[in-house]
Amino acid sequence: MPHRSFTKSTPSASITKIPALGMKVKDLSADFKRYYINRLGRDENCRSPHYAYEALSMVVSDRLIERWKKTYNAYREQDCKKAYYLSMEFLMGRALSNAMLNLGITDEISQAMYDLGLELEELIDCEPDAGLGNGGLGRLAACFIDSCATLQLPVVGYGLRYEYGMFSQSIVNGEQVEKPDHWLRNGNIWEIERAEYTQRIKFGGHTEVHTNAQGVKKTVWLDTHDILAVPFDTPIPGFQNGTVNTLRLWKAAAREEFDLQEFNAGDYAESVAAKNTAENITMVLYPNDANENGKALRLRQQYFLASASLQDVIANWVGRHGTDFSEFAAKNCFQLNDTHPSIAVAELMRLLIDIYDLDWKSAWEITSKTMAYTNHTLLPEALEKWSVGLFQALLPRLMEIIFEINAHFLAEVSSHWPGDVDRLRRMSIIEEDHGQQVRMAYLAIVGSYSVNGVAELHSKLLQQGLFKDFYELWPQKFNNKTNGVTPRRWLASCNPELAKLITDTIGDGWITDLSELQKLKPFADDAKFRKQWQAVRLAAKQRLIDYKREEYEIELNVNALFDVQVKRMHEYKRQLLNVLHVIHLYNRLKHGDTASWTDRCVLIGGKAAPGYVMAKKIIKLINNVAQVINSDPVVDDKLKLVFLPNYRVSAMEKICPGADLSEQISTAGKEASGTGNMKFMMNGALTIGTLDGANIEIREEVGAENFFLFGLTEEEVEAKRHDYDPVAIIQADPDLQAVMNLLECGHFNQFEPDIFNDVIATLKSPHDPWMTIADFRSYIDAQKQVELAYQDKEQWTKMSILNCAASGKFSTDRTISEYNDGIWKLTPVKV
Ligand code: 26Q
Repeated sequence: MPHRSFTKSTPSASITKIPALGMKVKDLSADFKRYYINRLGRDENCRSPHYAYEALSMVVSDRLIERWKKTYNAYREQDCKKAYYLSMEFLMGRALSNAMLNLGITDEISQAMYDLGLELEELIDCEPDAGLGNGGLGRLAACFIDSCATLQLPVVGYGLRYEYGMFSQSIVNGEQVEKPDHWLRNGNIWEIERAEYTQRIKFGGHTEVHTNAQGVKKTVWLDTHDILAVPFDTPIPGFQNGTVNTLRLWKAAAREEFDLQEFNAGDYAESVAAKNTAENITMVLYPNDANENGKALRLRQQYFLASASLQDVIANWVGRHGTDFSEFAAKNCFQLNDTHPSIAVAELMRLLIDIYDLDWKSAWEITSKTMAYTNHTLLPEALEKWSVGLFQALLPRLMEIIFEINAHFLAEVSSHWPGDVDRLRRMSIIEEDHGQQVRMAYLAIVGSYSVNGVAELHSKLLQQGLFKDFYELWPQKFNNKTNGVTPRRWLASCNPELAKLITDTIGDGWITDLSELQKLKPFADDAKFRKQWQAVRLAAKQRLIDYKREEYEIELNVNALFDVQVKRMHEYKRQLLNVLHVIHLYNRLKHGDTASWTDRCVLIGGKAAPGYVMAKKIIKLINNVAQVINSDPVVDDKLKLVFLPNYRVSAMEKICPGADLSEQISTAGKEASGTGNMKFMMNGALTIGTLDGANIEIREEVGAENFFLFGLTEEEVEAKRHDYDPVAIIQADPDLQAVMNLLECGHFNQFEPDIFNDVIATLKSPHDPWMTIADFRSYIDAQKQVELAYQDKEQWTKMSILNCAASGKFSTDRTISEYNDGIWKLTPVKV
């Protein structure tokens, strides 16, 4: 693919000035027809929802691009400070309905489509999810850039344009089967390729020290295998405010001279193969939501993102300010989404020193005032480490720079704690224990002026545990930024009926100031309002039932309690505990213990990393238990268990409005924050949860009486590890014993002997890190409280209203305001 050359001349005003696009039904309708007929080449005889989706997206996209230019120009004119959100994942989901909402044209479009005999919902469902992320961390990045645009902050998202996103999951014989997600197959209306901003990324080769004409020693990085990074931009609209920010995703491409060189040497096949290696870099998203350590391709991806993004920002800087970097840190800030892009610390040093001739001290001064790091995990096994050998082979110059950063850093530690050799060993960026390894989290902490966790408890545990030594050295760097979710997608757009009821009751200020939801509080005592609330929520449950009904092949009872756990499959999230409760309920039915029974539908969904054997076993167990329960005539309508396949952003938009009970049941101290918990709460679900992550803050906001708490605290978990005896706990609890008996006798795997043996063994092991058995009794008792509470319909509705009313804190508008006030210090720009 030869890359075009571009002249950077300014086009004449006559081709850039055009009248603003109309926003009325007739304008939208006329443009739609023009695209459908003239651009896509279809006619009245071809009524394809897919092409109608494409035409409509073009209509909407045109209107975004108009505002995008204006925003770009406003930022240019003000020469304002900017922040860059560096993330290996942006889990954007669908763009169309969000864009319509933020442009304020949903009703007009709906009317225009209706007039043409088209159903808007059907078109919206034609869009594939942009699934460029695993879960929480990737979706957080997407909610963040939505809030940045709504708050009119000059923030650019930088990420990778994976050809294949998160795999699609189907269930065959109860087991997860992965299919590649070729989300770009039918093109992507929402992106624009910007080949003129292509960057060149170096890999491999070696370094040499040369003395330049001024007698200064300079390191040069030679004989590299270079790969091009081509940017694709997606517009990110703010909520009805004229701002449209940018998400810039890099695609890897072989450099143009590449093919020629090899081709002339006569090795055509080799040349094409090498081209593949280059383009492989952005081929696929790693589908692990925990560390898959040591894969060279992953390190290539990380460096590719960091280097392309930094070079892009610096090219822009040099274009405006020349090579004077004295104001660079005052005008630029990089927020690192976990350690995944933290190689940026070393790369910025390299660019400033090797390319722009700064000395070490000046370069470090700039770098360490420009980088900020967010941690998203407490699991020590999930902390990224790279072997020094691999680093040296792939990025020799960066490895040298990391060694030098470490030398300076250890000198600082030494001067604080003279002679404390053990502390030096503990804090070194290079771990020496089992062959040399680079600790990426430590590189990020050393190179950043801000280090934050994502919920109060998580930030506290980082300071007292994982990063204790660093907190002692630099307490001022550490801070908390509790996560949030965007209320545009997660309430206004996904639950329009509830949104309308809220707006009719308290006005529409909540959409951009979610704390306004507090005004709903008094209406919890208003019987007429409760009736309306019940009706809206019942309709949402019915829609959830209708959504892909054919997939579950069973009828769900809309009056049953909808008890939902959707999230990645992980042992620490304890989907197993949920299953144990379902088996317990099944036991109760079998024994006629149905006094004060509440009908329940337990819905569980989530993907397992393809190599995570235990997580896949748990999926199989859920499906097998579902099979037995759902086909037992004694159980009937009283209990259903359903595994929801292929959980993703667009699925959650349909699931969260219909949930009564939100399951947030991780082992305390393990879930950094959670964000699904917030989406459910905002839509009026009640939470059953442990004192973990943001659950603690949810409970604080809504009050203990409106939250079903259970389980050990983080401190109790840690204390109990030493004398944890699950077998004794089982023996002492007849309910638990009955559950384990059913599992162990093979009741759920009659024709598949032994397949759950390892699941049972972990539950019964005194070394089970997730201590599922320890929380069983407390969980069952809390679920009993849920059951009783649900029977008092008016009381439950009150609690539902109060949960929604108390969810104001969990808007990413609040989170981003805190990032801005505490870390970025940007000035909003009116467009
Ligand atoms: C690392 C190395 C190699 C391959 C993959 C990875 C990798 C990829 C994704 C490691 C971790 C992730 C994602 C982590 C994640 O989603 N964490 C979640 O972040 C949320 C937002 O802060 C929190 O709410 C969740 O509690 C946390 O689990």
